Amino acid sequence: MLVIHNPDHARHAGRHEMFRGRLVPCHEMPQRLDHVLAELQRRRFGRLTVPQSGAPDEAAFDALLARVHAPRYLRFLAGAWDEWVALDPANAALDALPSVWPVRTFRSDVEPENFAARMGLYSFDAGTPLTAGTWAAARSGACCAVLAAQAVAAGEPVALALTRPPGHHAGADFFGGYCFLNNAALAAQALRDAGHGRVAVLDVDYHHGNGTQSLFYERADVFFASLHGDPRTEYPFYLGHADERGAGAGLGCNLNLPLPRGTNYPRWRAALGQALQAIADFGAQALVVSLGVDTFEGDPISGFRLASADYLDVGRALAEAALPTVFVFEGGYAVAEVGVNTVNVLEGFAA
Ligand code: OKP
Ligand code: ZN
Repeated sequence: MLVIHNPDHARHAGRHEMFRGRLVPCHEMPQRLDHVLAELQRRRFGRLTVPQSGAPDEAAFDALLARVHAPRYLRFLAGAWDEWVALDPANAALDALPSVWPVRTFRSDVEPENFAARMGLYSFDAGTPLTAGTWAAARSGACCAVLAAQAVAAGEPVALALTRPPGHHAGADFFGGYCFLNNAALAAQALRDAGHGRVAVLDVDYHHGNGTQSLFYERADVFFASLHGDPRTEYPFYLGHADERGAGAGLGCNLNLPLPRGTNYPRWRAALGQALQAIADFGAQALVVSLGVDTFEGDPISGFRLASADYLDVGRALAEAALPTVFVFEGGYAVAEVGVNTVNVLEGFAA
């Protein structure tokens, strides 16, 4: 299996996220990806590559970024760290976190000059620190996702974009949930651009992929299906309910399967079967999998009960869709097990 990994991922290394009134160490850390790489090497699984310089074409890549994300959001992300340090040189030793947000009845059409105000305009939580290397890491990661999609469009049966920070919570113009650029959405759009008429995104991360859903909600060419913790109790709380079925031309092209905390593998697997059936009924010609393994029973911030061996079966089930497939790495915070669980999915898929 082709594996395109983000050589710049560790440049995004947040120190703290806001949790219950205090700053706690970030769950989303560079070691997560290092464990997946180590497990790939240990099992001699996958053809590891990194993006070659000049690929994909810079101008074409920036144009794709600007079709999925709002240009003013991209400009903000690209310059945010320098602005943060310009406020006070001492900020260089701190992460930037938002603390004020425009909720309902506030305006979002006027971009404030104040940096904190723009941090809030372009985000939805205080758990997603912006650091010196965030933009570089996120941009390279998006590049990996696009390259993986282009390789699959060119005939590779399957590819993995092995990157962090993750992407599925990021929307057209906001970051949050540890995500800045929506890697899975970029991969799906790249597949569309390469001629796959109908693309499905299947999100198996514990958390609802609110960013991906919102990006494709009114589109009939990209189907979004997600299995996740019920937003009544689970992050990201404000999206991911079963009655969200798409809108306009996209009505019927969105499927949410929220599951209660404590869901075990048989129940989760039944929901996966439902999602795969819907993707087949849609007539998808290619599949993007937002591959979070925070459904693991030992995950510190999640509530499902999948065991490591279950991930082999997950991979087998995904392969039965018999579609050209791009895996995009998302969550999974049981750091010591994230490698085994991720590679189990890939091995089950390949077998
Ligand atoms: C990212 B992904 C808020 C803490 C909430 C955020 C969880 C993000 C999960 N202060 N935790 O879907 O794995
Ligand atoms: Zn997650």
